Amino acid sequence: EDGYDMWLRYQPVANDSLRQEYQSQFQQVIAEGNSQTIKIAASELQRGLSGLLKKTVAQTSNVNAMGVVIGTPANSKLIASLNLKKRLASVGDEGYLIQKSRIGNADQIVIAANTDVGVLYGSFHLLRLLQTEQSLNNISIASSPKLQYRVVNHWDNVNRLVERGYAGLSLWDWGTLPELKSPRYEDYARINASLGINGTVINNVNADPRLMSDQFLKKIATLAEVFRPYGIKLYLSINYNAPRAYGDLDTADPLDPRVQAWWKARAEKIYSYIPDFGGYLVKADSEGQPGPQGYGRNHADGANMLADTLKPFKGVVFWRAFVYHPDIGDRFRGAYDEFTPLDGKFKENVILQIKNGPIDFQPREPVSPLFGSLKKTNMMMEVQVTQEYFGFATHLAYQGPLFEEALKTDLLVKGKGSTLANILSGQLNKATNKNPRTGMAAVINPGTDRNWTGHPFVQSSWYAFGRMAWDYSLTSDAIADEWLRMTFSNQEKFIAPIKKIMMDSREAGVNYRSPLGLTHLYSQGDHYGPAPWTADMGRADWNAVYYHRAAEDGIGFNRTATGSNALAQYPAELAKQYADLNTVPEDLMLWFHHLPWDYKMKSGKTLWAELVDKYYSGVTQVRTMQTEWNKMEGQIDAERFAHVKALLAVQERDAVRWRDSCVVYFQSISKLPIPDGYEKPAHDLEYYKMLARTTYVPDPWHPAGASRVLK
Ligand code: BDP
Repeated sequence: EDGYDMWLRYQPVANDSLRQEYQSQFQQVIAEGNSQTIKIAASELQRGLSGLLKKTVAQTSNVNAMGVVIGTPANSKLIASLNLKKRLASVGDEGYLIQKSRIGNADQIVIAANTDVGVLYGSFHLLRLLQTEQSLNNISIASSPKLQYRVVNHWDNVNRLVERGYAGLSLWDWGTLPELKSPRYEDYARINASLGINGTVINNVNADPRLMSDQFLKKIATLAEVFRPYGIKLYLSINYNAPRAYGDLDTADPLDPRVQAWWKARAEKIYSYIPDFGGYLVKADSEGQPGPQGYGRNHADGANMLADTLKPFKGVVFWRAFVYHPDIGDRFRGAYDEFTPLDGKFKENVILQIKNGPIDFQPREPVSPLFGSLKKTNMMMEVQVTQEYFGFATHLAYQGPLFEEALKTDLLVKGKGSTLANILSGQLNKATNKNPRTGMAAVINPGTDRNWTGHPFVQSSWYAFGRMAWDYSLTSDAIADEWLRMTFSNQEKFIAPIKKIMMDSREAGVNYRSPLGLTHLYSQGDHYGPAPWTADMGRADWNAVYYHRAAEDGIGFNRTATGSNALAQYPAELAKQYADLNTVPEDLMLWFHHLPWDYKMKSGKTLWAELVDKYYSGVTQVRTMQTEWNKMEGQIDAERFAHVKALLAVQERDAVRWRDSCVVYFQSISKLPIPDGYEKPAHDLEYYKMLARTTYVPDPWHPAGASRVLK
């Protein structure tokens, strides 16, 4: 197997008695309704059941045999006859019911929804139950999404290079669209729909304005057409200076009526190609991208102008809060300082898209304080599935635990229970923002690699994102379980150890890179290997030393009142907890405090000894992952087994380099010995610095720049 089928493999159910039970229930599929979506749902069920049950399951209209009946009260007489009105009312537009009902002379499994796409989601759910070998006795499920906008973001460029992608070229083949509809477009839509993802932003946030031209819109409309029956809306990242880029105007000032007219006309053009176009994602005044500030206006002016032009078509603006300027002293403060004063100023069809943490998708970050300060603004959280800071497509690093940690963080805005999940759902601010638009976005990396994501386990983070966007109360553990069963095997002797690998993998990645709240020790630009000594970049906040502040007197970034005071951005109770050395979680400690090397940790070790220990335990964790994986030979297909095995060897090599580079470098500052009992780094600091200059980086963007002589 090459991983192309992701978690939708539909291999025969291995448990014989269960398979027989399923076989007697699922003799056929009855689907009333003629929409493309219903047809897709019916053929997915047919395909899935035929594979899982090892027999052909046909579509019929014979109500006297047992099977599955799908539809909505509007398009199916059978569903309408079941009087599900009340229960259906509770699941909304995208939800569904799955239950056993007697129809005519037979017991049927019924999938009912208010809309066709709800039926499709329910069909994937039913198949998932079989794929994970669940009993269907007394089945009665009512499910609906907890968040409205469940959106994937692609950082794909027109030249088909994917920023931070690592899995081949962009899926969108601009040279052959619109004539050629690659079958991958539909397979891609199906993968997303199986999770309930309902939107895709197809291009890079560092946006190329050409995508809004007639030439490209024709191509893009074809993609939208493929995605539509799967319930997926298409969105575009836009460049704020587009009116200038097209040579039409010499300004992009959002308050200039000519600019407003330009965007209005452009919206009309886009909707003439794509009547259900979702809207724009905007990276403005961030990392060199243009924005309203260039014209003396603020983010609200900028976002609202666009929102007005999309409003007549029901489009929305996802406005990113990823901003930081070189002169603010502490990059951590950027988003909060710029956006908090604008709370309440955004139009109702603007949603602020806020990265989970205040810096940038680091292996561990505290949550962004902006989530706690906004009360009247629509917010969605942006996370990263592609492993920009987690070893690209060569390291195993399941992101479920990171997403879960963020969602469950209690910001203590209004006492206990003010979790990020409750903020994202709109619950917490419902008095001040009555009808919020809610959501979650993830930067994903699928490309032309056969298995879509490069590392087979990056698939699991895509999966976790989709499942949590639907239901943020799911645990990363339960999701890993599901994913493994669907993607590899239901055998306990495989599931238990490999789930443990997955659940440990994120923490391992933290430990061998940046434990105890260290952050951003990467080689600049590529973000792959270690370069904690970096100090010569033009901008202060592009240097690793800016983040760790290691000096003779200790290590860590003081963000308390005696430092940058970024802690004051958190709700008072949480700020208090993080400011106090007795209550700040140790794994976030150096995010907020600069502490002496001999500071006593809870373990009784000094900070220095604990730091060293964490680095070593990260490598040990990776070695355990390797040993456990290697025991799985023969339990799964040879191809994926060998692939992951080889990648774990790369990861082990990289983890050792991370550990040794960081330990040797910090030792050059702390001047303290590596405690006994740890294998000593094999080389001196100069050697590790040399590696950072000369080692190949597995990313087409940074393979061997002029500064990198490959030796
Ligand atoms: C950083 C990436 C950069 C992105 C930026 C963003 O290094 O490539 O353009 O985030 O999110 O993580 O806009």
